[in-house]
Amino acid sequence: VLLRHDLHAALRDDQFELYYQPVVDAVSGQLRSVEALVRWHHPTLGTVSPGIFIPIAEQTGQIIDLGRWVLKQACQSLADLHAKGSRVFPVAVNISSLQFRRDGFLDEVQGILDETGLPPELLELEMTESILLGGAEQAIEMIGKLRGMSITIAIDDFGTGFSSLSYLRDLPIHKIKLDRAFIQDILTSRNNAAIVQGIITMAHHMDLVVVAEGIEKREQQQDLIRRDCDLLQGFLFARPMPLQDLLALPNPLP
Ligand code: G
Ligand code: G
Ligand code: MN
Ligand code: NA
Repeated sequence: VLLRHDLHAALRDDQFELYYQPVVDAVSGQLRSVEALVRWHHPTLGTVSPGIFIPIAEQTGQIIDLGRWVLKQACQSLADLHAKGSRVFPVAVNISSLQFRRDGFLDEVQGILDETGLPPELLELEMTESILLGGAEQAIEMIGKLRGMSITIAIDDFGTGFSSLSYLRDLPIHKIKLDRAFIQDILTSRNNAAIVQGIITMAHHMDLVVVAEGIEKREQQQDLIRRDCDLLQGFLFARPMPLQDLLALPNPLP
């Protein structure tokens, strides 16, 4: 079993690495941004999935330190590329709601932007609807402040949470990311397709950008283009990969 101790050692001994997965324009395949996804190179277990260790880190509270490391690392890497004059893309970082709701989160973000020199326009934060639990008003105010700092805000795993849709009315976000559960059987389930179409139409009326995740088949891309989805992410285009590999990708992605 993975223990608190292992996570502590992992942070101390630099066992985490960020991978990056492209997000592309649905029609042209042009790279629009990248999502940072943490990987753990465990000394005996090999590479451990964040699907396993993120929930543990949330339970132990170590997500605070890990989350700060991820944010700093993503900003630093992109800022370094930017400084070298390399082509750069906005980087999206996943933020746990524990991290978001903790006092001082806004200062932490501002501090990391200042330290790394990353232009805030190149930073996106992805959060799930669960940030609303335990104080919707406060979450709305904080999102407003992040937006005021020129940071892009996306709601991740959209449609899978248990919040009511009405929060979208007041939350000043830029993007929603359709969970890959909706994409999986978009070609076979009429109900699923109707939900996806409804979300895209609603989002566009609110001037929100829609990203569909988990695109694995060309037919899913074609279907989502027909439904006017803006951006796509998934193994069809590229898997999450080290930063160096990302720089070698063709643009547009086929
Ligand atoms: O990369 P992968 O698909 O295995 O990620 C599994 C889950 O872990 C996803 O829900 C993803 O959002 C989450 N995750 C990956 N990296 C991070 C991170 O840096 N911070 C947080 N909070 N979650 C992450
Ligand atoms: O919860 P979040 O959306 O951050 O999760 C991102 C996770 O989805 C990452 O672990 C990433 O590896 C995974 N992922 C990205 N693209 C695909 C895909 O096309 N298919 C599947 N099954 N998983 C994907
Ligand atoms: Mn995400
Ligand atoms: Na998601």
